[in-house]
Amino acid sequence: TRIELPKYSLEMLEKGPKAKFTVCVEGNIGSGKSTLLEHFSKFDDVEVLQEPVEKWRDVRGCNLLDLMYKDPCRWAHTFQAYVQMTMLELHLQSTQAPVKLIERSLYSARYCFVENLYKGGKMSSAEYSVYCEWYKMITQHLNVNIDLIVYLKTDPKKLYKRIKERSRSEEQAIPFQYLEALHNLHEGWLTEKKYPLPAPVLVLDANDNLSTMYKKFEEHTSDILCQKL
Ligand code: TTP
Repeated sequence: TRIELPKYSLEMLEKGPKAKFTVCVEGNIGSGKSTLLEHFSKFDDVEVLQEPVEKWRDVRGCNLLDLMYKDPCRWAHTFQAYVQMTMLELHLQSTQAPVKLIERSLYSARYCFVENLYKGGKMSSAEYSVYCEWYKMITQHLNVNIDLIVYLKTDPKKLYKRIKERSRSEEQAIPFQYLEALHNLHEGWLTEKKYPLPAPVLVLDANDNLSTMYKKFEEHTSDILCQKL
């Protein structure tokens, strides 16, 4: 089997896709990023790019997400290398609508997930260094511009419950401490500014039930879409 790669022009690689108002939705596992994306996909002027989780679950028949959860010491680096590639595809993807809404970014993979795996001893120094060098090369030379980050801030206890309820098979063994560590890293990056922030951050409390969350999305429509509609 051959993997068909999208065709990028040199210009697109250097300058990025056609200028758009690019919004990334961030937040811990189960915080409701897909719900926000689905809500905004109803606007004609918004193009939504969902996170490629399905690709991570099936790389030429391999479920990398599952391998990573079952044996992180062996697979975390391979998995995160693939996440980085697929996230870069989203950043570089040209869209037609004035607003491009992306689930996650290269940045949360780097400053939350990879940092957590390295600090937790699941990635060796050598693997971490290779990953970081790739990250540096990409972010220095390619246009991965973001205009706004929407952070769905959620209590990890709530997330633990939601993850059990949605029962994505690979995630069933995630311990509470893993979610707590990821929560602290999201906070460190997005509210305490411990790592470089590529754009301003709009924080939304995402602990509420679905109907309240939909109301919040409505209230913040102009903030999120920068009154482009
Ligand atoms: P999320 O990106 O958090 O997506 P989600 O489906 O949980 O989002 P939501 O419920 O808010 O709509 O994570 C998807 C899975 O991939 C999850 O098991 C965590 C894992 N993951 C990593 O292990 N490393 C990464 O760098 C990323 C981005 C995700």
